[in-house]
This record gives sequence, structure tokens and C-alpha cells, in this order.
Amino acid sequence: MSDLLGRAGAVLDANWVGQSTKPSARLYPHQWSWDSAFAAIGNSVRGLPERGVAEMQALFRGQWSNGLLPHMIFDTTAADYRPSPSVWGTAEVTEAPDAVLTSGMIQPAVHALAIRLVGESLEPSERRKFYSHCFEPLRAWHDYLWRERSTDGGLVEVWHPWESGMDNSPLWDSALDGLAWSAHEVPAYERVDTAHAPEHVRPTTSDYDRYMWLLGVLRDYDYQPERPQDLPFRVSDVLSTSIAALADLELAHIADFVGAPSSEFHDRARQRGDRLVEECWDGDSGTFLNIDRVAGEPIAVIAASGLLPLLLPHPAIDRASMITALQNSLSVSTPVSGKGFVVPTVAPSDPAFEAERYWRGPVWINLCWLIERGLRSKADGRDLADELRSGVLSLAKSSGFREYFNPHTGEGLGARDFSWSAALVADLVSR
Ligand code: 9WN
Repeated sequence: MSDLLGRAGAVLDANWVGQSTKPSARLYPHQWSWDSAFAAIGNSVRGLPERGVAEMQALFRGQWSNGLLPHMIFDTTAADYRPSPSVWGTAEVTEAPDAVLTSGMIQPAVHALAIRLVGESLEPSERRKFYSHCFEPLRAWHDYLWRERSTDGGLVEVWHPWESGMDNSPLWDSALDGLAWSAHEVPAYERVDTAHAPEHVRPTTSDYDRYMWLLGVLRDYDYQPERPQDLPFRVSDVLSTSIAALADLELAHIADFVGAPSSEFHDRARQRGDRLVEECWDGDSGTFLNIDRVAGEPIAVIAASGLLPLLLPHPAIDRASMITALQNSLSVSTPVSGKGFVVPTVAPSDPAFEAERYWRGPVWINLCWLIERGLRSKADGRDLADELRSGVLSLAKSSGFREYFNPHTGEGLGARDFSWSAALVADLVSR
């Protein structure tokens, strides 16, 4: 175990760029929002909470004046990545910060969780300073999500697949198929991702055409549409909603620590849980389903993200059925030597499942980590949490800190030395 922790530390050290962590050396050379939160957690469990503090502060430099926390902050000295800042066009957006170049989209709000955990590794007086420093920016970010992205009263809406962090998941297929777009409206663009990872493990060209077309639509609104109901792609996302609800509970904890009122954060978390249960629960699969707001219908894909309400203490969430779904449809015995199981992004029985293509089936360590936390949060899931932990550690031991893994063979795929794989394995090792 200490060997694995040492190797995880070496990856995080190599990807540390002075005040933040890049997800990987070549494929992702900038700062990404949820990656940074995971890296901060990993560095704290390694005994380097000051890196976690710096990482979160660096990320919030990118916050917009309307509270939006962008999914990327560009490092102007870094290697090539596409789309580049000029394609995002955020330099012309009034609400964007002047000091750094950012994207104009969001990612799942794991930051309050990271800040709470980093703070717990600090001395109490340092913790108070850190929490006090983070409280208002975090509140502004969560208020943005509530005000601008929860238009149906609790479920977080994503306006682009990149906002969910699960770019080419089959969760978006039907909504992307329904777009009224034409190829000549896609701005000229180039891809560099396929120079760093084989094409068959990355999103297809047809996916990328739609990503770039949708980016153009959002850019035309300065990423702040007055009438979100006019947007061509709007999906209420279970992953983003579950994490936002958890984040409000974490913010309540931080508020209590700094002596600020916290009841509104508890209320929001409960309302998000209510809406998940009312609108997204699918008793047949035992999972929560995303909802396509444009088509007005649930999206019938059985995905690991549909189990993330396990993270919430909401009394109406049917944990037992989710645990059955995990065991029956969404777990795979560890494909390498070792004990336990891992969770593929999409149920292998789903017709859209692909074992090697990015978010369409492979095992991702961040989703496994979140599900592990959800299982461990109550006595009924602890044995399974232990098995999932073992499965993930076996995978990392045998295949390294790859970006994602083939669930059938355990082969590592995508980027090598990927920061959140190392960070979250470090956390699992340290339990
Ligand atoms: C687009 C950095 C990010 C992750 C996302 C993952 C991938 C970007 C890309 O990489 O997305 O934002 O270029 O494919 O899907 O979850 O945050 O690791």
C-alpha cells in the first residue's frame, strides 16, 4: 500500500505546476475545475494540505462576477489544447475575470467537499482562516447553480455535455441526436486530443462537431442566456444535482464552522433530493435517470452516475434498490488479480456500452470513489464499499494511474499519470 501511495504522490508531484495541478502532462495541460478539487483532496491526504489550499485559491481566481466557476482556467504557458481561449471568446465577456482566461462552462461542484476535507487536514486556526476565505466565493458559486441552473426547482441543468464532466456518455446521445444543427454551422476547428490518445478511446468526430456547434451557441449568449428554455441542449443531470446537493451540505458544515447561518444550504440540499426522487427515480432499473428538458422525457440509460444519490442522506432515497442495481447491473468483478469489484460508467448490458471509448463504458476512478463514499456513508453499504475500494486499488496497482480502464480486461486507457486517479487512490489507500 505504501508503494501505491508513493507512486500516487509522484504523479501528483509531476503534475503540480506551482499553485495548481494539471490533469495530465500532455492531453490536459490547463487547470480543470473538478480535477483540481480531486487533486486537492489527494494532496491533503498525502500530508500536503497547503497544496490543497493553493489549488482551491488558484481555481477561484477564475470565478466570474455572477458566481459561475468555469470548468477551465488556461495556463498561457502550457502546451496546445483545443478549443483554445479565442474559441471560447470569454475575454470579451464582462462577467469573466480580467486576470485569467477561462472557459464559459461549469463542471460538477465537488469544491465544497474538497475544501471541507482540505480544511480538516489543517490546524484549527489555519482551518478557520481557509474556510473563512473560501466561504463567500463558494456561496456565490452555489447561489449561481441554484439561481441559473436549477430552473425547475432543484435539478441542475447542463447545457453542454462537457458540463457534466462525462463528455461522450450515452446519457447525451438522444439529446445530441435531436439537435437541429447543420454541419456548415460548425466553426472550423482542429483536435489535438487524438495526437495523444488513440481515436477509438476518444469521442467521435460526430460528437466533436456537436460539441463545437453547441459551444458556439452558448458563446453567442455570453454563456448567460436570458431564457435558458430557448437553449437547444438542456439536460437535468443526476450527477451534477447529487453533487450540488452534497456540496450544499458541505457548505453548511463550513458555514457552521465560521459562524455563518447554514439553514438555507440544508434547505436547498433537501429540495434537490426531493426533486431527484420525484422526477428522476426509475424503480425498474433501481437508478436515477437524467431528464432531457427539450424533449421533456427521461433518458433511459443505466449509468454509474445514476447511483450518485447514494451520497445524500435524504430519507426518501431508496438506497436498497440502488444497491441491488449496483450489484446486478453496474458492477464488474475486478478484471485484474485481486479482490473486489469496479463500476463501469455504463451498464455493460446497455446497447450503447463500449468497453474502451472514454465515458461510454470504461471504469473511471472518480465515479468509483464517489460511489464508494456514498456506500460507506451508511452501515448498509460498508461491506460493498470495502469491496469497491479493493477493486479500485487492484486496478491501480496492476494498470497504473491511467485516465480510465477497460472494465473487462483492466487495461489502462487514455492519459497516463492522470492526477485524479492518483489523488483518489491516495485517499482510498489512506482510509
Ligand atoms: C473537456 C480534464 C477533463 C475532465 C473531464 C473529461 C475531459 C475535456 C476534454 O477532461 O474533458 O472538458 O478535453 O475531453 O471528460 O471530466 O475534467 O481531465
